[in-house]
Amino acid sequence: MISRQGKPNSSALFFSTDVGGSGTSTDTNGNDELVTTKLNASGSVATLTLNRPPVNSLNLELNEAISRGLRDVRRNHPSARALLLNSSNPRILSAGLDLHVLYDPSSRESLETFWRSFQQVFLDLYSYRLATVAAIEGHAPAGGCMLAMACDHRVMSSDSGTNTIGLSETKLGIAAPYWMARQMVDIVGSRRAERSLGLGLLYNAEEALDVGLVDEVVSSRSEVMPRAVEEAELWAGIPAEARYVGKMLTRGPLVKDLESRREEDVENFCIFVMSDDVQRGLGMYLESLKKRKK
Ligand code: CO8
Repeated sequence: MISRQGKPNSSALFFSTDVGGSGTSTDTNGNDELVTTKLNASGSVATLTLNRPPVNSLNLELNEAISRGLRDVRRNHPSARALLLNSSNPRILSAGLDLHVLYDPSSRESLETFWRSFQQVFLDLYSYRLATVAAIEGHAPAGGCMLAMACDHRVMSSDSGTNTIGLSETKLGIAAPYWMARQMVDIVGSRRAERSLGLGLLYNAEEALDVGLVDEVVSSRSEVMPRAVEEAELWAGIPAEARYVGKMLTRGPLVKDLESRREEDVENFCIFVMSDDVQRGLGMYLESLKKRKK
């Protein structure tokens, strides 16, 4: 692989997923309704904001918008060296997968397409060429936690609430895919990940810091973005190619593994989600979410 400057691209040794291609967009920043992207004044940090009210639950459209937004940042903001991931809703980064997609699906094909789009978000963000910082002002359960874990650095607010971040899906009767579990193991270590996954634990900010799931905690939501920007500027100042090669030294094997097993993973997901037990559990959980509001 030859880079734009005509030099051999050392990253090609480690990395085959590249989101630098073209995508569709609705304005010059590459914004659509579900995701907005913008560049900060210094020109080195871009922000990708999730915007699917009420809770940024991940459906096909949001997944595709995230992948498109990541591509758009690289295409429209070539000066950007770091990316902040945040939410337009300060109370919730993302509530994880849209459970309405999983419950009583219209067809197996729709589930397959959805899961491929979620895999793609993981691959795109986890191996993103820019440094990434998650600004976690609020809840980030399950798939929301995946988004945060896929970033290089996580800043969380201590007023984000209780039971806020973690791979909680076990409690819903669904199991995280192996690649999300691996993210957790890599970040908090095997024993802690085992307990966390087994019990479907959700942590508040201090607990998340204590187990190593987030890198730092600030005392209020309003401090999250300023601190995340500061951290992003730090990463942006590191020589980009070397930083990226370093990133892929640790992340490349999982990326390659999932890329080579994507269809097997889709198959496992569909069989699991379409089973009677899981469907029953999802139905009950969705009901409980509704009742909680009353
Ligand atoms: N999917 C769909 N709808 C949701 C979801 C969701 N994940 N979360 C919330 N909603 C809906 C609620 O039902 C409610 O809908 P409505 O207004 O129609 O009644 C609306 O969003 C607002 O929700 P709340 O009133 O609960 O909002 P709060 O601000 O009070 O609370 C929370 C926000 C804390 C995020 C809360 O909504 C919550 O806990 N949601 C559930 C989060 C969750 O359990 N997510 C797990 C998703 S599963 C997943 O990501 C698994 C990944 C791996 C899958 C592997 C499969 C094999």
